[in-house]
Amino acid sequence: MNESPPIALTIAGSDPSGGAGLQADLKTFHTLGVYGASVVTLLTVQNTVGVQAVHCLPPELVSSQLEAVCADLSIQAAKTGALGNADTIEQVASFVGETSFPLIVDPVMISKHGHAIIDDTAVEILQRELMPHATLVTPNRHEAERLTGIAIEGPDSLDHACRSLLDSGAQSVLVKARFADRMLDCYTDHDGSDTFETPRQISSRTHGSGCVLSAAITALHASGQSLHQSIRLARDFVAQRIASASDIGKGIQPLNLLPNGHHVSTKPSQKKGL
Ligand code: PXL
Repeated sequence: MNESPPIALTIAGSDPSGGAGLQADLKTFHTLGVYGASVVTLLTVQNTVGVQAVHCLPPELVSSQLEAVCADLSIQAAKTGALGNADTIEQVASFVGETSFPLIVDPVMISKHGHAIIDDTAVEILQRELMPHATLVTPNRHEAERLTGIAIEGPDSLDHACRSLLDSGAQSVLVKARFADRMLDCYTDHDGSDTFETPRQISSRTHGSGCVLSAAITALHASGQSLHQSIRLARDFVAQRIASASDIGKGIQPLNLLPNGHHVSTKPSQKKGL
């Protein structure tokens, strides 16, 4: 019998265009050699051009999916993405509070197009109920500002925001920020902090990049890498997959999430001399 792959779970919303949300998470898990399970929290109506609607599933339906999946599969790591309303977040928080797998919380609040995916009460509940169960929280600059009330204007305020997020009970925090042409991600845990710096990539092919980063961290951690090494490798993965993305959709285009980074051509190969 074949050895079983690691299993990762995403608890997230659906992006029918396939570039963000649970679709991006599952593709990322698959590409990184991890079996993916997904609990759906909400449906968006969207494509690469924009989000037209967000419909939350009934919270009980989210809980029963969680119970079914976790009663059966041995989850090595999980992540949350868009969770929708306060009731769903409460249900997810009380469920994960009883589990022991590492949990990466991506506090998704708005889409790349600026569409709100979560309301103010839900943000409060996320911070109060879910963050204390997080092994790692991965807000971008905007999300970190909203969670902390700190204006992040440079490396010092970034560091300050990271520390303030740790006070919400998460074991560690990765705030993703960009200042001028530098991507500066600040990692903080109770032992100290570290910055990951890379030059900014100018690309419009970034739809779902936050989802892919947190999914890649989850997959790599599920595969046995340390959290720190998972973050390092996941950042490289995202950079490579933005750089190799192709022309899909008319708006903010998705990353390249194909296994091995390429598709298998079905065009007949050209024979020399014909
Ligand atoms: O990229 C954040 C995100 C996560 N999950 C869903 C989304 C989006 C952004 O649009 O739609 C379902």
